[in-house]
Amino acid sequence: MTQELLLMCPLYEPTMRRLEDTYRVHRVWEGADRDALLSALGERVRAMATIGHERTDATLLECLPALRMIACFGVGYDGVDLAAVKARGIALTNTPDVLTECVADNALALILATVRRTAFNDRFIRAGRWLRESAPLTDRVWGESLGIVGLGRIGQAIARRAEAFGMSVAYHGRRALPGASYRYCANLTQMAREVSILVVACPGGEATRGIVSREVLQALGPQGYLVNISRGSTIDEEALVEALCAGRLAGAGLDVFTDEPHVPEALLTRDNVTLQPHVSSGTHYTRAAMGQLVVDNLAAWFAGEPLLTPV
Ligand code: 8YV
Repeated sequence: MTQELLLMCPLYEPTMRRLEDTYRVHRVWEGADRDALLSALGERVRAMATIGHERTDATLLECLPALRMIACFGVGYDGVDLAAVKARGIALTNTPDVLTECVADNALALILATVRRTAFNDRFIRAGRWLRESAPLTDRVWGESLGIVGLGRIGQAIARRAEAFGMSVAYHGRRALPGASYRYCANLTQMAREVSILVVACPGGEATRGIVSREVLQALGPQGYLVNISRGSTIDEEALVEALCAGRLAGAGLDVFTDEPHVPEALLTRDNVTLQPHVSSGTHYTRAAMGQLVVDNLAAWFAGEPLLTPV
């Protein structure tokens, strides 16, 4: 008997095709009446694939009483109500490790592009401005101090790259990481005061909501740069926009936002901001590897075998 699978949102295309080769897949986002589809399938569908920052809350789980497995495409699972999942005995998997290096690459790309004004300079030439004037000088990346919020796998991969750029690295997290050679700062505001570039690499969710507060942004100050490859929720976005517009922050490189795909209007015209549409893991290599983990975790679960990457 072909097993059924709920697909809550679009994933990497080849992964969806592979899932469709194996399961009877219901593409929930394509249906005209989502609620009707969920209530028709709820009593029998046992597994779901989704994206970790999509909302998988208690209300949704209530519509799906037979659900016992959620495979997330992505390392983050901040959209998943963990208490509700646990209470229902639902297995949960994510896709760690395989995306670490590409996400870290993009963090460095944002640091470089923002501080060295790469995108600005590209627009400068396209607008014909080089024919009339010299491009403005920029701050430097090499030799500067970097503060990393969250020295997990991605944070560490960013730190390694930063060291190769001759940057000094400090980090903030709930506790010091045993064996880490970087300077630990228990106080994020204090770290923001001391570094010239702050990069956010911690998980999203309630524990880190607004961790980069108005106060932290103020401490980073008019010479400071902020880069976020984590979740929009980690930053007080309103305070960030205000600071950027008022010159109270030198610049920002942002891959994630509070209300994706909507980006605060005020940022669209700012030359000291580099914007990316949540693409840090968006390489063919990484998306294929993430998809493989989703496929393998689902196969393991249906076969009653140990999950590869349980949360
Ligand atoms: C997205 C991510 O899952 O891994 C994460 O937590 O945010 C990303 O990899 C991916 O972009 C699909 O939306």
